[in-house]
Amino acid sequence: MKSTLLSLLRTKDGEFVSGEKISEQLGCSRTAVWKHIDALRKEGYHVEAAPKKGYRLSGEPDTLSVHQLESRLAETSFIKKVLHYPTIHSTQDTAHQLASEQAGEGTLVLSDEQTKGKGRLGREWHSPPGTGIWMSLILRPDIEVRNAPQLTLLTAVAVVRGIKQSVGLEPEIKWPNDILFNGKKAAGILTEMQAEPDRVHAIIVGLGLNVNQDFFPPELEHIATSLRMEKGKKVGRSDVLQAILEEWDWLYSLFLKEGFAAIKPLWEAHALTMGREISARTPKETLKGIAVGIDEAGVLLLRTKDGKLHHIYSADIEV
Ligand code: BT5
Repeated sequence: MKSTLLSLLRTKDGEFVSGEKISEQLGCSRTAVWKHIDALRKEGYHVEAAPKKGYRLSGEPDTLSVHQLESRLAETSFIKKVLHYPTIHSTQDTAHQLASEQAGEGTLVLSDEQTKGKGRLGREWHSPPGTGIWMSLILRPDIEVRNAPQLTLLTAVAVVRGIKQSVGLEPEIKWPNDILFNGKKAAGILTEMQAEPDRVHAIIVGLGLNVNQDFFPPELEHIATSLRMEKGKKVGRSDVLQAILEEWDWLYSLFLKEGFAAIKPLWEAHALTMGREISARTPKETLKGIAVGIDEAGVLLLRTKDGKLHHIYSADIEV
């Protein structure tokens, strides 16, 4: 009900919507409409009321509630279910749990704060309350196990394009999972899988995006940034999330139809690393050389001084 009411109020030009129209669309009385409007106001929405004209939405709180997001998604969206927690250990762990309980493709777990947010290889992800987008999405694509990391690259493209769309800023992608502004990290992606050796059951894509932080703890101060710090003003988290999900939606369906080949050029258009001297710390060794590009599967190609071309499947990269 709240989602439908919000999407009705969110008109293109911020016009008034009549109480009659709302009660018709929601199938409830004018008094009930008034009560729902009142409930929205209590959540921080500014809804003006004018006699004969109706209601107008003139301000929204920076929350990421289920109805806030659902009211922004198209009916055809690949997001089928949204779960929101004010605070949680890790959206990734909850999404894993839900996936093993057969939650369907398009289940999105969102949280306002994570107390045990995680990065790759057991690292921590700093997720303070009310400032970021901390989310995990369950996908169930029919792809080969070895191609699962391609979803990290796809998500990075969605994040960059969504940020550009909503905030007008253009970050860069550092292979495989970092979104950076001038070398500082604004977002990280964590792709995990539930699979048998030859069959993917579920892929859980975690995204942590710093949106409205205006400071970081000392250990992150020199390596992290937020959209607010880059833009110089506060940014609406729902606007950014909506834009990212819209980009993600079409990129994912393109990927399912045409494979990673269709995503590769879009990824390359935003990649920071290509053609530059990098050092890649893999679980086995550290390699220094030129990042030549990625191959058709999304694997990083690095040429060392001796002319040898290395295929890097997973690593931490320094530029
Ligand atoms: C990542 O790992 O970049 C993946 C981060 C994924 C986080 C999301 S949030 C929603 C979902 N639920 C979870 O529990 N996780 C996912 P990695 O490449 O390993 O980078 C981790 C490193 O980034 C840390 O060791 C820090 O140096 C740095 N870091 C931690 N928190 C940060 C932050 N908020 N902003 C920028 N850098 C951060």
